[in-house]
Amino acid sequence: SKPNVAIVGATGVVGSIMRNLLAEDRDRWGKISLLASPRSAGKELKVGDETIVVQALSAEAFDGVDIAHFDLPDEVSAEWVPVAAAKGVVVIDKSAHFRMDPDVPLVCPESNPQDVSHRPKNIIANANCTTLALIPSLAALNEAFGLKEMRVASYQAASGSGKEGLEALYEQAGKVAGLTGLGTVGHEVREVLGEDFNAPFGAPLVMNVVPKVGGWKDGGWTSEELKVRNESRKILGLPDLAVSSTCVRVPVAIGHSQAVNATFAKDVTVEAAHEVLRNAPGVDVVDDPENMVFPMPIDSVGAKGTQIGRIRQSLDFPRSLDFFVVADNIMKGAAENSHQTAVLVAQELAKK
Ligand code: 11C
Repeated sequence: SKPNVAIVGATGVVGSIMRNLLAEDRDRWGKISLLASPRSAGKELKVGDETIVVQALSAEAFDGVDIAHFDLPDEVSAEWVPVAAAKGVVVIDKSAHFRMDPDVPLVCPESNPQDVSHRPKNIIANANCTTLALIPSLAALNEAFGLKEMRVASYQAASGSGKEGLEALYEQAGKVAGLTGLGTVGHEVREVLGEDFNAPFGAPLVMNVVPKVGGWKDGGWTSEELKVRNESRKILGLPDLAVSSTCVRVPVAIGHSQAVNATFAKDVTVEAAHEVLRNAPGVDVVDDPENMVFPMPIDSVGAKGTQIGRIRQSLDFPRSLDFFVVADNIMKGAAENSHQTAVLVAQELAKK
């Protein structure tokens, strides 16, 4: 029989894309339940043509559910994921809480699909949206050339901070629309926005970039920078991969971009990399720079998978490539990866 699926956190930005993805292959799934905080209980939401009433998150709400997609804040997932898992539900959790637990597989289906089957806690973690934008390309390049090191700078969209981040960016953009100053424009932006507009990024985002994503950690690193390193190592199965990352918030609505310098064990050329990437799942090679064809966040919105372009042989490093990757942080960065993982689980359950 077809697995019954729940979306937990159904009313959020990611929840709405999850609903669309389930509607796209509706035949694969049994009953669909939508769960959210008690505040949203009773609300009616669409999954394709179906109207489904949102239920408050409770242990009973997981009765009969086979697979649950969780998209909740870390501390709420920490509490509720084990509740669902204890009831026999296979949980695919998008929070950071369980990702580095050795008994929880961290899965990107383009890299380690086999790991869905080893889930002693009934929990599978979904990686951070920045990490997920990198993995399909890195997995393919690693298989061909042996990935040794990478240096990454990110350009992350406001929607990485959810609805609140997206709304803050648009509100700030509205405030500065009339400004025309030249030399003093930076100061004017601060004056027009005032302290109120430091939330949720800690500084104004419009006409600015903010080199801080996530919370502060030891040594001046941010949680996001450590996630890119630790999650990439775990998903790629490369515990010693050398990674350095700087994560930056930019005034973009949707689409996380990253400039990457990657070093390999074998010699690598742009042609060989193109060949490998053209055949890689979840990778769209968008690389005709002379015609202004390269990945950009505005073109990534709503697209599945990841895009890669500007692939260059590093001038002074014969075993290194420089390239630019982009992915819709809500699609491949969250909902799509969770949905792909659920499809793998459903295929496994069908065999039982
Ligand atoms: C951001 N990547 O853009 C973050 C949001 O670990 O899933 C997602 C945080 C996470 O702000």
